[in-house]
Amino acid sequence: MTGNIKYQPNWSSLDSRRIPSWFQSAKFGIFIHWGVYSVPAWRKISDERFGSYAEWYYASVYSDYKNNDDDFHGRIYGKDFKYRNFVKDFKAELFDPDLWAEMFKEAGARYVVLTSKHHEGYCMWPTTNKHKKNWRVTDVGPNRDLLGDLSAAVRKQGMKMGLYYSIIDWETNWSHRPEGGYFVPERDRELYGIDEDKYVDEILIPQLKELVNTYKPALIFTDGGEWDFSEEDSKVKEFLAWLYNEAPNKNEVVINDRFCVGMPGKHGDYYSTEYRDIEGYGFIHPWEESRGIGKSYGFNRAENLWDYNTSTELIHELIEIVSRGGNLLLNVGPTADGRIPVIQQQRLKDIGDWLNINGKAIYETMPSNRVQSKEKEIFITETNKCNYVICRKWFDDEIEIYISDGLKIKNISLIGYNGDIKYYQDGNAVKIESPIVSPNTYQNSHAYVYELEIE
Ligand code: FUL
Repeated sequence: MTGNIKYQPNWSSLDSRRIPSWFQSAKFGIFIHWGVYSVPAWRKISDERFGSYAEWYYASVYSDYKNNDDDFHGRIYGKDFKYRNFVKDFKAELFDPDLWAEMFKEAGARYVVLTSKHHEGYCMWPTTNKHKKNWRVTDVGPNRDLLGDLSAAVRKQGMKMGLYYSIIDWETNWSHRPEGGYFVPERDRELYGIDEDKYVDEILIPQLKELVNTYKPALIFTDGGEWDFSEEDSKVKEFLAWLYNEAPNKNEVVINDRFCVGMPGKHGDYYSTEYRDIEGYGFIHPWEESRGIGKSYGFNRAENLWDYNTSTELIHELIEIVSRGGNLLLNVGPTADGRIPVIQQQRLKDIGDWLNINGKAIYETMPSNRVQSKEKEIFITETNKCNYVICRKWFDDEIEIYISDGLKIKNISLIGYNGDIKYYQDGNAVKIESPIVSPNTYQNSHAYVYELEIE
């Protein structure tokens, strides 16, 4: 809770804010990358980290940005086909926000984050911004407020609703220039281009405030500012002071660390890693890992089954992240007509089934202080009264853990198993004997959990 503190637009004041507690209790959220890029939905698969992102389609049309060597655009649509023309096929005609929200709820997610505007600038809500006429969801495309409709459905299911917002905007300014070339083609620049300082005052800040005032998101995932926008140019500190002092949802909202250069890992309510690009966060500052089920965030038709992680792999990732104090924001990439691909649904369902049984080892936990293990497939979490020893594989005989000096274990049970669990304590070392169970139960259950009650 922020109480009545008045934050100043400087880092020492802004960094003193305590993150609203819902975020670290929630542990698991669903990210959604959906927009005009869901129409071509293509990026050739690359082994490079970040190299298969289909939501970067705009850049592959207008720049020689990496991995465009299959000339997909030229072959399928013709080289003169403009990105903006894809919007006529972004209809979302099958979008059922209540169905999505039910799926996310059943997956065990506690929050949902939708792209409100990705790097190519298309707005998924009926923004009143004058520069965004004809590039917003009610003028071209589905003709409905996708962000508003999903926000209502998600909240109806008791989850928190957040939004992603790209700080850079390839069409209207030319901030991010990885290969030295503008992403904004000459023609577009004449039509939509706007000076960088005008961009901040006339698009960036007014849109962010509009989003906060209208949708009251519990989370803001800013992105792309960390590549190019300086602290001063982006006016980040003034915006954060406004958000923390004046926003209608100021006691609930959390914001990440990608608003400007120099911010990642240093400022922001929480730090955001991506496909594990940064190791070692945890324990001290809140953090969140995001990733797709496969190698892309936006739906990518170039992906095959082997590009997708299995349910077991995703559950294992969630366990490891949570045991290190982080959250997992797992992404789904819907199709342009508004469906969540069935295989993605199946991954969510498996995660939900596992959390349904073992969720108390995940939600509202902290990294373990009291109990440790030397085994690399064992991860441990902690609450005030219990520790959860989460085994990512079945151990046939026994496992060994170590407890802090002076601690006494009151009882050990195996979640989902009714029989007694035998254990032997010798100083700090505790051996837990594996019970005899049918091969179809624990051996095949992605991961199994011992609950230790501490006296
Ligand atoms: C990155 C973006 O460039 C990706 O497209 C994606 O949105 C990811 C979450 O953040 O920086």
